[in-house]
Amino acid sequence: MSLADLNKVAMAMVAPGRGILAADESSGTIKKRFDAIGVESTEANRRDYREMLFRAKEGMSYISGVILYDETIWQKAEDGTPLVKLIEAAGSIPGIKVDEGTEDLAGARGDVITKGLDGLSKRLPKYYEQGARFAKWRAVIDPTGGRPSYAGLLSNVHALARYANLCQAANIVPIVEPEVLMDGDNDIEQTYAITQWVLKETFQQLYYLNVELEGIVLKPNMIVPGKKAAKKAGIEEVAEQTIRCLKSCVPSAVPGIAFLSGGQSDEEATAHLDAMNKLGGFPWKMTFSYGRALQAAPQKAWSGKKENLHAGQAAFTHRARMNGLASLGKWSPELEKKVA
Ligand code: 5MM
Repeated sequence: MSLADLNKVAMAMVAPGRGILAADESSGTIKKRFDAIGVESTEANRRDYREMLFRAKEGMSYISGVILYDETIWQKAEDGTPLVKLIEAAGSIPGIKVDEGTEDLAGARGDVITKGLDGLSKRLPKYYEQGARFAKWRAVIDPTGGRPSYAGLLSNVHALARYANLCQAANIVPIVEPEVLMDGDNDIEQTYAITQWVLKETFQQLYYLNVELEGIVLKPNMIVPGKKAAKKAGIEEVAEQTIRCLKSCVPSAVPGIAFLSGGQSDEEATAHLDAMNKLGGFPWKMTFSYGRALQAAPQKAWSGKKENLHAGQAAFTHRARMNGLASLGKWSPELEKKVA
């Protein structure tokens, strides 16, 4: 596959009116989500839940790609159809999370490092064969308590660049996700400063590792104050600061930016994306790659019961539609009341 082909996939991932469903919860995270709705995290329940989403025809029309966890990419629906085929039939692109979570970074007090580079070049062709056309790797940066250290930051973005290079060599578009966490007491200025530092170092490392920017999608956090911050920020302020920060760091060769939701409420995540697209004036497509902000509502509506399948799909369709509109700057709070 040439760079033009990688670029074609990246452009499709950020196509206007569509965005990415992050359904790549690892076993520990999906158990937490299922515990919250009183559902046992068995392989069959995980399959049933994800099958419900991928079969939501209208909802999937707003989804350009789905990030899968290793278990899911090999799983079959109840009728024997591979789940990957359901995604493709919905006109969406299958993707795969290839990082293996985080561990404490020795020597960098309090920072963590993302694992998964060992053996990655051998895993990628297998995922490609299984249908994956993009991948995801998440670096986790805590912006509180004097963190990150330079060693912590550099180790993480260096690993991101090595991952991205391996993906492109395997004809897979890398989603580059350097996440500055939003659950601490950091104010919006602190989020801005740390995110700017992280992004500048990320693009420096992508350059050193010869990653072609036309063949990546960036998945950053928005510039919001942490959940425990004393001072909150309005929708407009978040939109303006996020655009300002990204403009100062992200080259225009990058086709698109697909944000993570990071624990924002469903409506906040939608409103922020919409406000940015209403403001415009940036060179990339801006869309969503939400996990929680797309799935909290369908998980609750479904609650593990077969009879709630349609309610679960309707809740998913509604959030996907709202975010699809936000990716065009065409959302409004009034539309939230009109559930499909
Ligand atoms: C769906 O959550 C993803 C998986 O996290 P774990 O490896 O901890 O299970 C996560 O990487 C996700 O893709 C991004 O962080 C965006 O998700 P949110 O919920 O922040 O939009």
